[in-house]
Amino acid sequence: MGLALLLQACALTLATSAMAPDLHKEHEAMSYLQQFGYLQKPLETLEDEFTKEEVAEALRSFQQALELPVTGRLDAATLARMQEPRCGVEDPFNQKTLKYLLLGRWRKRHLTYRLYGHAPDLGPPSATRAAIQAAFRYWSNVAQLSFRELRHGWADIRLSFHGTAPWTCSRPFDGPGKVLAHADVPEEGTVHFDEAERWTEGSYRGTNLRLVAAHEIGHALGLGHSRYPGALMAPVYTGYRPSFRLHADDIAGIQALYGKRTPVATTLEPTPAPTPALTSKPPRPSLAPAPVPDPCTDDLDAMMLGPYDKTYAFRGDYVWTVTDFGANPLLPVGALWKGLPGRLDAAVHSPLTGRSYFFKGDKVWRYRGFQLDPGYPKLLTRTLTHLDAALYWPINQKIFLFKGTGYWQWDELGWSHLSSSPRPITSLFTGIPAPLDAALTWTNGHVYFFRGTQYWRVNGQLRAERGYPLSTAERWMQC
Ligand SMILES: [Ca+2]
Ligand SMILES: [Ca+2]
Ligand SMILES: [Zn+2]
Ligand SMILES: [Zn+2]
Repeated sequence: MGLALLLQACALTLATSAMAPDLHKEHEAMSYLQQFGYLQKPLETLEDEFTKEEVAEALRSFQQALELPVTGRLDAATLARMQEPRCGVEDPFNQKTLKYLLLGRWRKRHLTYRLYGHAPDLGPPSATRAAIQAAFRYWSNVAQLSFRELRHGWADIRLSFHGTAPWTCSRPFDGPGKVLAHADVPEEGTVHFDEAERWTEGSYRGTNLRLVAAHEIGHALGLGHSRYPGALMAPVYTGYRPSFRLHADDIAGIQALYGKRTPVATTLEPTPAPTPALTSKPPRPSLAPAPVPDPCTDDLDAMMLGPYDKTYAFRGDYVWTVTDFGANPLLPVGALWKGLPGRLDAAVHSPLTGRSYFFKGDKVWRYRGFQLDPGYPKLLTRTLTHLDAALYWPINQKIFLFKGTGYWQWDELGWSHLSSSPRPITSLFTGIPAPLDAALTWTNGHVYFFRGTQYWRVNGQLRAERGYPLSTAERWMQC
């Protein structure tokens, strides 16, 4: 059944009850195409119906954008994509090229922002602020932009939550699902989130506030929608991605507006990990020089994902990053994290708060980026000293601490009772060794445990997967 039939049926109001569900869907599709800018009537026209060809053209353009078969007909696949949660901003894609689309530009590069309200499902207001801060950072990491949060007064970019009430915004939201958020182009600075969504962080459930905020901030900075489905600026929300990175199209777009970020650009953020340079001279250890570990033969002290989504391996007084191509050159631990000793027990980075925790003996060090937080190191309670390993668990956003055959779950924001006795590792995970050397949740969302020269990966049922353990040296370090 084509849309032409729908239009006739509507005009004549002849819909029978048997046809109602299909008509309802077609009606929804028509409003979708109009709401998101695929079907537009010039204001001066008196006609309120679209021709068959106009509708087919609109459908073709939507199908092309979403990489569907371009049929110009309202098939099931097309309808299904129209049900997906998405951004409320229209889709006037760049028609000439596949490149990013620019909608406007701020005349300054140092911008302020202010957050009004917070997402209750995320926990305390600080969690919402951390998500928003992380969202801005995607852009300031690649372009000559800096963002400063204001707690009072008028800010350039203002982020808030509202619902369906017409007096809150000229474009009220639609309840749970469908439209998630919208924003205005420069130099307006409005970013709105639908308060009916279940905003989350570190979880596949709900809608990830950080990613949606980063997308909307992209609009607020002047970017339109991208035709690359993998881009942050793609109009449809594609779900939580634990190790999200900007697409090349996102980066090219923001740099076209504000220029590439250069190393001399002043910023309030910690600088990313310096690329290990062969010319850099490691500081002389105060005591007898410790032997330089060999990533191909030595066990690990700790493994950690982040900051900046890098995989860090620790052994003795040294740390190195691990990529698809194996181990990078080794650096003294203190050369990256000033004040941090070597021979660590455990290390973990929390995407929730952006903090990295390092455990050694009876102390914990907490860093933001590569900067030690004031008041650290702190003493650990006696039960928690001499840990084996630690990891961040995206499912419940908690940090797991391992010692011997036991583990604790620690809520960074909720101050859970850590003095209580540990639970047996076997009550949660099956088929993994104890005690552990190291553990981490990696960019693919899988949890990995390390011991000796081997590692284990666990599946969704928290069982060691078939075919494991495998060799850490071969698979991770590419020896
Ligand atoms: Ca909604
Ligand atoms: Ca360890
Ligand atoms: Zn958008
Ligand atoms: Zn709004």
